[in-house]
Amino acid sequence: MTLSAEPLRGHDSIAAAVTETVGAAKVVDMHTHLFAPAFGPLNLWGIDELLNYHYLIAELFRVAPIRYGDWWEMPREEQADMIWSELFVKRPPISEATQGVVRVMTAFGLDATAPDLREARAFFAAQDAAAHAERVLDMAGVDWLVMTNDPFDGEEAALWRAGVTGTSRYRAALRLDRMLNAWPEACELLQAGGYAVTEDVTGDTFHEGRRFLDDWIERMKPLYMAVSLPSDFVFPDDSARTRLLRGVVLPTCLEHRLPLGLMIGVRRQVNPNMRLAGDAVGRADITSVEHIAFEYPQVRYLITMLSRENQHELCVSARKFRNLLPFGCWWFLNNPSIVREITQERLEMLGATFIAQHSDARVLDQLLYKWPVSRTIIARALTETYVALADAGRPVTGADIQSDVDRLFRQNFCAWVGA
Ligand code: HDL
Ligand code: ZN
Repeated sequence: MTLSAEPLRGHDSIAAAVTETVGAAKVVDMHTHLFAPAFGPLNLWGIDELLNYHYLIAELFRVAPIRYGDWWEMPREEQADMIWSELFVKRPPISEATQGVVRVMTAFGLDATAPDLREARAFFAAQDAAAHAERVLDMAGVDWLVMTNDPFDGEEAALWRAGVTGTSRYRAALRLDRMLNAWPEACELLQAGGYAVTEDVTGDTFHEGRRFLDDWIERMKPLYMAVSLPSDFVFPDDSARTRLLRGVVLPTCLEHRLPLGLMIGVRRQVNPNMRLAGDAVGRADITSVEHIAFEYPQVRYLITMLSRENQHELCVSARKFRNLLPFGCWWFLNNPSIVREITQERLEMLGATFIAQHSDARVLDQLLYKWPVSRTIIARALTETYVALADAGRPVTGADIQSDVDRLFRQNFCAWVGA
């Protein structure tokens, strides 16, 4: 089907055009935890990493009576074997995360009904990391992606200092969680690195904190800076976080013309026994988002919230502040039923002025389910929208659909970050 200026007649022709256009879109995946192959062990891929995804570990603990301590002492392959047995063999893999692994295996022609992981392990063992990465991005229709880069992570920082960098398909985002959520720890690390900062955020802390960010911006060339914030995030208040935002982070955004990613609504480590799988969600205060958008109107914010209850009010706030660009259906929201609801209300309230989705992938091969599933769901919401427009009396063309799909899956983000 050629997408043209000819009006599309009726639901089925609109649905077909939307499905084709969304399916063929070369997306920009603007938030992931993936690393370019040059980052070595940080580049996670293959069946053992897929099965050790923290989403699946959380689901394993619901069905296997294993003690937390015993689990964390197990070798990775044994952990993967147990997850495969408990979640894929002993019961049908019907959850979003287990279906995702099935989709990945199917994409590579592997038997998702296998009783063990021998075939899958042999397949991945035969792959070259760099070639596999290119192949998976191409199969997933990901033109390029953005990593999550933490200067406070010793292993990652050492790689950057040794000259490892992003690539044209793996761009950087400078992550500020430890600076803004764990200042005492970050303060010690900065002091050890020769930055004259103080725990009470006085003295040269603003100057030295900005020098630290300048150094990492020079090294990483990030497209934006980002931070995940707790559900009880308040701005402004008398906390170190507010002082660091006002004195270090936001001035740096303005000086370097870098957007700031705000990812709000996490309740970290509600069950520390589960480690990365131990985080939960909480409804956050949308007025703090409005305060920071109002106080710094020149800063461009990428904004996503973790609670379903915050989604509608985020659409309202984005209508009030044009420097708020909502993005994605984050983490616990990245399920078909909720992606559909969020996308529909964003289209109704924002038109095509948001970023439809990001994968949040931690394991390279997850792109082969996170993007196909999102494309299908988002296409359904778009189809409903265009059918309503045609019904309202405005003919819809393939060119209309292409222009909005470009906005939603890459152009809104690229324009925001100047990529
Ligand atoms: O803070 C974040 O960027 C979250 O996406 C966390 O990394 C979370 O653990 C995750 O992987 N969600 O999908
Ligand atoms: Zn993430």
